Amino acid sequence: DGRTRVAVVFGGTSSEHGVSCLTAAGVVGALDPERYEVLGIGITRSGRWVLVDDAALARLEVADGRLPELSEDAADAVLLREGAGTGLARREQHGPERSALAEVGGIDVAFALLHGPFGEDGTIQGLFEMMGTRYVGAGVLASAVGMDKQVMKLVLAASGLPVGPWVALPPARWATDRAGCLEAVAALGLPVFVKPARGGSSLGISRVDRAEDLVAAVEEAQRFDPKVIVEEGFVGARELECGVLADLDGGPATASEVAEIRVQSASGFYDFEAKYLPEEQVALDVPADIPAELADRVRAVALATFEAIGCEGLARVDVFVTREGQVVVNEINTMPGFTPHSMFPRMWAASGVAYPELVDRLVQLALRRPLGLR
Ligand code: G1L
Repeated sequence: DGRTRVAVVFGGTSSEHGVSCLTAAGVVGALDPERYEVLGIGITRSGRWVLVDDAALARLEVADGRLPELSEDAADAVLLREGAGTGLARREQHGPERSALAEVGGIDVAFALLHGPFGEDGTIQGLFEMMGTRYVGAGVLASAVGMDKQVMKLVLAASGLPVGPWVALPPARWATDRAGCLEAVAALGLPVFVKPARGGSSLGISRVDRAEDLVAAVEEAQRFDPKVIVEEGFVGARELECGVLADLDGGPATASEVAEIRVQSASGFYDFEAKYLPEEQVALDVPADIPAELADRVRAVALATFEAIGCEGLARVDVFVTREGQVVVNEINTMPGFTPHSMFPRMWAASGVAYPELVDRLVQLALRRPLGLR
C-alpha cells in the first residue's frame, strides 16, 4: 500500500525481556501509521519466534507495576531454521519448523530491540545482512565491538581515545594462572569494578573495595560471562552521557546535550537495581549542570568514539570526568535504553529532537544505507 514496512523484533530470552517489550511499545507508538506498516516479531522468554499482531502490540504496557511479557501461548509464526541460542531445543515441541526467511518477506527495514547475546552483539545484525534486510543502528562489527568491553577498550585505546586502566580475565587465564591474574588486577589499585565482559546490563557487576573480595566478585561475574573484565574504579569521578546520531545525508554525526547520572545508591554505582527500581537513589540531569567547555569536550569524545568503532545510526557514549577534569570513555552502547523516558531519547529531546522524530530519523537512516560492505 505504499507504506514502508517496518519489522520490530523484540522480547528475547535475556533478563531484559520486559524492558525490550516496553521499548517495542514506544517505538511502535512513535511510528506514523500513515507512512509505516508495522510487523511485530516477538521472541518469547523461551526463545520462540512469534508474530505479534497490532492488538497484542497495543497491550505491551506496564500493568500493576509489572513489565509486559510476550505470551507463550502464541502459535509459532516465525522460526529460524537454524536458530542457535534462540530456542532451537524447543523446536520439536512446537510442531514443524518454518523458515523466517520465507515468512517475513517484504520488510523494508528492521528494528532489533533485543538485549545481550543474539541481540546487541552483532548476531541478529548478521542475520539481517544475510537476509538482505536493512536494519536500524550499528552493523555486525560495531555491535560486536560495542558489546565486548575488552575489545571495545582495545579499539578505543588504539584510536587514541582515553580509556581507564583495565585487566581482562579470559576463562583459560583465570583457570591456569590465577596468581598472574590477581597480580595484574592488584596493579589497578582499589576500588575496582568487576564485570562480565559482554554483559550489556548491569547484572553480575560488583564494586570491590577489599582485595579479599576479588575472587568472589570474579566468580559472580563469570555466572553471566566466562570472560570477565576488571576496571579501575574512578573514585570521585562524575558520570556523564552523550547521545550520538548519524547524519541523514552522510555527513558527520551529531552529538546531543550531555546528561549526568548522580548516584546515591548503597552500592555506590549505577547498577541494575538503581537503573530499574528505586527512582529516588539516582538523579538524572538532562542537560547536566556542567560548564559549556566540559560539555563540548564530552561531545567531541562521544563523536570520536562513535567513529572509532565504526558505529552507524545511533549510540550512547558514557564517560567519566575524573577529579583532575579528564574525560575518560567508560563505554559505548550501540543499543541504549530506548523507551521515550530513557536517557538517550531524553538527551535528544533536550537537543530539540522529539521521540517520534528520533524514531523516524533512525528508520530513514536505515533505508538509505547500502546493503553489503559500506
Ligand atoms: F534500533 C535501534 F534504534 F538501533 C535501537 C535498538 C535497540 C535502539 C535501542 C535499542 N535498545 C534496546 O533494544 C534495549 C535497551 C531494549 C535492549 Cl538492548
